[in-house]
Amino acid sequence: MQIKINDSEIMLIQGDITELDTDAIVNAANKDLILGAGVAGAIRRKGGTQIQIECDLIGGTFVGGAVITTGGKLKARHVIHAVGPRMGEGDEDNKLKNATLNSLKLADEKGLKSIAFPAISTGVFGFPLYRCAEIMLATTCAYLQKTKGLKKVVFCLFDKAAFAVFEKELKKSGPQKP
Ligand code: AR6
Repeated sequence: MQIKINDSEIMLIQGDITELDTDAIVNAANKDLILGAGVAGAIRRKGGTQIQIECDLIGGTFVGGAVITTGGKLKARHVIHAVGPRMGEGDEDNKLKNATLNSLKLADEKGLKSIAFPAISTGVFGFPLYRCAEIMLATTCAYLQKTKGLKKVVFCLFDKAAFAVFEKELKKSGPQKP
């Protein structure tokens, strides 16, 4: 499913984010930038040790923040490491919004045209999927109304159920592309 916003588009797909060849894929990171399980584990396995080495040099960032490394051996040239909230730590909605927004801004600052997000915080960090879809899609829609840089934002959902939640939410957001 796709929707168009000015010159840009939001696209939903189901699959493994580490297979995508967007300019950047987003890692669901922790603030210490240690690549653990879930999306991060898949990135570590497929992208090689270089990505963790670059993360170690950066050292860490705040919850809601985003930093960028190369994509190592991945098809994507860059990985944006976005730190989502862990459920229960407080102010989770704002932190997820900031993690999304800071990733989009960083991609634009680096002149990237396409980026792919996973459903940040909805795995190990325990954030509810429907709320994630609401926040990440609303933040992205609002951002794309203003930017002239980023052309394509993909949400890559791991399973059918997650895809269905994002699809339902995106249908509320705007006209679908033919
Ligand atoms: N492609 C797309 N989505 C995926 C993939 C994949 N290859 N693998 C999992 N998902 P998670 P978090 C989905 O746990 O909750 C790690 O240890 C998954 O089904 O990756 O933000 C990090 O190092 C879920 O819907 O991220 C951090 O410490 C979503 O991606 C911590 O977990 C996010 O799940 C971050 O936890």
